Amino acid sequence: MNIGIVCYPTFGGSGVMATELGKALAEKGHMVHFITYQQPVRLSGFYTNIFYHEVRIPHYPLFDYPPYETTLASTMVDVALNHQLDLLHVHYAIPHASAAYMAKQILRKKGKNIPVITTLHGTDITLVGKDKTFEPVVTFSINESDAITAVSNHLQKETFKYFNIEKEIHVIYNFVDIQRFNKKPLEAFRKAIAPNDEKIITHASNFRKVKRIKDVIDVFHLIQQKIPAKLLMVGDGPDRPEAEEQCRLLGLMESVRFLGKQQEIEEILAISDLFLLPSEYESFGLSALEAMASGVPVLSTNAGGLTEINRDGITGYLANVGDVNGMAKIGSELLGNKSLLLQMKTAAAEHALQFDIEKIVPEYEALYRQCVAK
Ligand code: GMT
Repeated sequence: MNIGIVCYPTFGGSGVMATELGKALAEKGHMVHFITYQQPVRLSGFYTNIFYHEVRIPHYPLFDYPPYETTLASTMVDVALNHQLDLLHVHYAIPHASAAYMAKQILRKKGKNIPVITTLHGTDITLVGKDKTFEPVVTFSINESDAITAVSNHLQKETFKYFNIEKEIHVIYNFVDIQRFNKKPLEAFRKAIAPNDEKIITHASNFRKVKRIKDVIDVFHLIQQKIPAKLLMVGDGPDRPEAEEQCRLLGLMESVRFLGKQQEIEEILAISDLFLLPSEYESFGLSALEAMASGVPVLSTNAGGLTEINRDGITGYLANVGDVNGMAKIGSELLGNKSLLLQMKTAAAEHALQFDIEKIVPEYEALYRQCVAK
């Protein structure tokens, strides 16, 4: 099939998922066309079946706001016609689903019918979508999609609860490439981070409010009073300066490393003992799944779809949002119990197999086939 993928090209989970999906589809012989405003971060190097089309927004002094959605729709039309696309798969409802609707109508006038598949990733529904200024367009463009998918049962339910959706929403979970994350730890790297054999705790996100970065530092602060530990903070975003200040005030700068945005997250996870994800909400929690695939137990909240992937007491622990003391207590107990830690590491890696790329990508292909055949 010739598949057009529209996504945010950034480090966010939706862009990562969309890019990994495109790469997997290309490997299976499909022609994949990414349509984004920047080269997706997980798309480096040359792939025979992958094409990248940049959405170029002309800057006229006339416009206070560059008309991104219009340019995106026009690029979708251009790519669909010139590369004989069979379908458009858009990730994140805003503004991709509405731009796809526009592109679909233009293509129809030109005699080409193209199905649009919209994947809902989370904040497009739970944070941004519910906003009254977006809701009518979000509801309309989701309903106009030929197929809708959500990344967890929880997100599916939330979407039905807050929007008047008249169609089925298929749940297709986030996935992980087990081969990539199943890495042996680099001992020299581990030694450089934890020279005295401290436990290594890792957090990775885009440091937005929803991730509760302050809780990450507070939980770590309490854990390292009981267990010698280091914290690796992977990623970047608006709450990073505050987090660094919090570490300075708590005297933690020696034990916490802010690594910024990292491409080789699997190398970092391979040397980690525990992954912390105290989010206010996660529709799924892709970073937790990547940790589990690397054999790292996850200490997360029980918010949103996290309960669908992190099995309490088996692959890690679930806690209430904001329960810093509770998280610190179970975190230190786990890190101080060698055999339990080993058992959880194994269970996390085993559980991640359920979300292997080889199992999930065929679910998208089956949906594509259904839409194209209609
Ligand atoms: O978590 C983020 O801030 C990034 C966000 C995004 O939209 O790119 O991630 C969302 O989509 C991921 C992929 O489907 C999910 O694994 C994340 O849980 C979800 N984030 C939230 O719901 C907060």
